Amino acid sequence: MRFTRAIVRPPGATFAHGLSREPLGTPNLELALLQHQRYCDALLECGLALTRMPASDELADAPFVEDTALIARGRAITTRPGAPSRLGEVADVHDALVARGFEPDAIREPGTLDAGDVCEAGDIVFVGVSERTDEDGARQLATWLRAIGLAPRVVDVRGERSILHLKSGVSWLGDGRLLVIPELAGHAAFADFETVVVDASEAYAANAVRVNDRVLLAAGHPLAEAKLRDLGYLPLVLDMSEFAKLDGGLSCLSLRF
Ligand code: CIR
Repeated sequence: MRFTRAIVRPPGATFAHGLSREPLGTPNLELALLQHQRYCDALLECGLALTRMPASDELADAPFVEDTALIARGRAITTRPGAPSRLGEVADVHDALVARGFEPDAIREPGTLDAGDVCEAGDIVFVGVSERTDEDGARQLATWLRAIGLAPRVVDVRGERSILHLKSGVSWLGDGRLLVIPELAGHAAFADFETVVVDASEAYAANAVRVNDRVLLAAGHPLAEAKLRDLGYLPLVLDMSEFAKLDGGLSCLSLRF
């Protein structure tokens, strides 16, 4: 599938106060803005047109726009993020989707779902149950996906303490392939896919994004980069240091469709 557009949202003044599980230090806003700009440039290079939502100075985690909505088969659904501090992001993304002509459905209370737990792999869509997405949220999304002709597969990753979201540990590369962390390599849900396993020392690289002819890959992961090149992919390497400090990966900075 080819993407033509993406929605992005740059960091606002309070970005450094975003949620973080990892003691990787406080993000630097100037550098985060620069890295975000380079990320946007990379999407443009992949042929996408961008909708840039205005930065929010109240919603620190708003740049991780992927978590708040999902677009598939021309339909959109807004989520109900599992972190209470992120619930306020949904109204803004709803409005951005409406402005682009969508009539979004919604994940309803009491279910919670972060779309960072949703990994589309062709007609199959993996839906993670995680510390953010609960079983009700996953069930609601599965029903929505079936209604638009996709085949959801729920993957419980609550035991994988190293990852925040399913997609922190698995990415679809296209061509029947998934890029995965070692802990998820043998998971039954992925049995009919070829798994490309990142080295344990490069786990963050498993959150890559196939965008048309390129694969966005986080900088500093030479083993993963070499592996992708050997398979014929063209990695587009991006520095993500400031977003990684808030547990954010490449996929979460855009909503692609
Ligand atoms: C959070 O904890 O919600 C944000 N600081 C990071 C969200 C990252 N989202 C993603 O990887 N899909």
